Amino acid sequence: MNDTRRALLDALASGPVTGPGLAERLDVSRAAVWKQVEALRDEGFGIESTGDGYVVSDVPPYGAAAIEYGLDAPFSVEYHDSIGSTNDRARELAAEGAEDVAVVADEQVGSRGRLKREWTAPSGGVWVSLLVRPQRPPAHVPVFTLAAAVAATRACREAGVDASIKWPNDLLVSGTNEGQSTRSADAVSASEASGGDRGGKKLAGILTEMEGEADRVSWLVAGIGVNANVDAADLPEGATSLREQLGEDVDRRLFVQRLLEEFADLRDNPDDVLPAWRAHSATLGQRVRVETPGGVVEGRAVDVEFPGALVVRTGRGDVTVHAGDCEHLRPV
Ligand code: BT5
Repeated sequence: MNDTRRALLDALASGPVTGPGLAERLDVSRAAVWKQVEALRDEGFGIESTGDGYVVSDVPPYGAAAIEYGLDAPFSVEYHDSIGSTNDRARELAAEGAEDVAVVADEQVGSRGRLKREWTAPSGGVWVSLLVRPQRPPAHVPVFTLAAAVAATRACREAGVDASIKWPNDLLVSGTNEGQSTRSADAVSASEASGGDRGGKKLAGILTEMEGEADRVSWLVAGIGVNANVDAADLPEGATSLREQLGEDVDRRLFVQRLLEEFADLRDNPDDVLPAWRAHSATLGQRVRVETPGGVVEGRAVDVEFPGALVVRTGRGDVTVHAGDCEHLRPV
């Protein structure tokens, strides 16, 4: 989306503005303003000309301009009805030199989880990839994954769903599958393998990808997938959706706006990330089993440390885990 259109959307969002006022504010001709207003009308915006100037009477439910209208975060939005993977598209944009772009899709047909796992992304979900260029060393990247998890959790909670974070990057809704603790170990691990967990059902996941030099991140893509207005029957076993939890659909436009605003805020205040993550964590205090590249670590999760490592208290002392798949175990 071009800068004029974003400036126009911002101006319209803050009240009636006249054509000449807009032209002056955006430093373009009145004809250019009119053309952009017509383009927004074509995209489904209701824009009325009143005595006080242009007034927005209707905003389309979803899409690039709809998300940018009233958005209090410095992201431009690229929207697709259907795409392979928003992360792949964000990587392409990174190669073209873009930054602060949110690639949003209604449906993904080739989306990815971590370690080349598949991610199911039917129409109705919130599938977003944020392309940013933090002035940070590559070693700090995990804190942005945690920031994305916190931002997504806050957006879910604001929508009325009590999500919490399983280290490092899953959002769970607890209490929805308590029966699991009485099932056989095989059944439990089958469900965990398909995305569920003893502590709850999986509502969202995050895939962070980056490219960097020795001392600085070149680009980072935080891919966030939230099962929003999706039927649980269309998701893998062990998954849940905002629709299933609420019994009704969420306003995805407002949801994505909150997500972007929270992420932008945390990115600017990285010291806030770990305290917020701890406060929203489902993992801390739990018995966990973490499969790491170096072997299995089992014990009680006691803390998360910068930039995103989990501290597990084991029989042999505290072990700091930097990466891996974490399972919540039954309490002994
Ligand atoms: C993740 O991987 O949880 C990261 C998912 C990231 C998806 C986003 S959507 C926007 C962006 N574009 C992309 O292409 N990807 C990102 P992981 O921790 O590896 O979990 C993957 C596992 O979760 C799968 O093996 C399934 O068991 C399960 N799963 C797949 N789709 C799911 C869904 N929609 N909801 C819950 N669980 C799912």
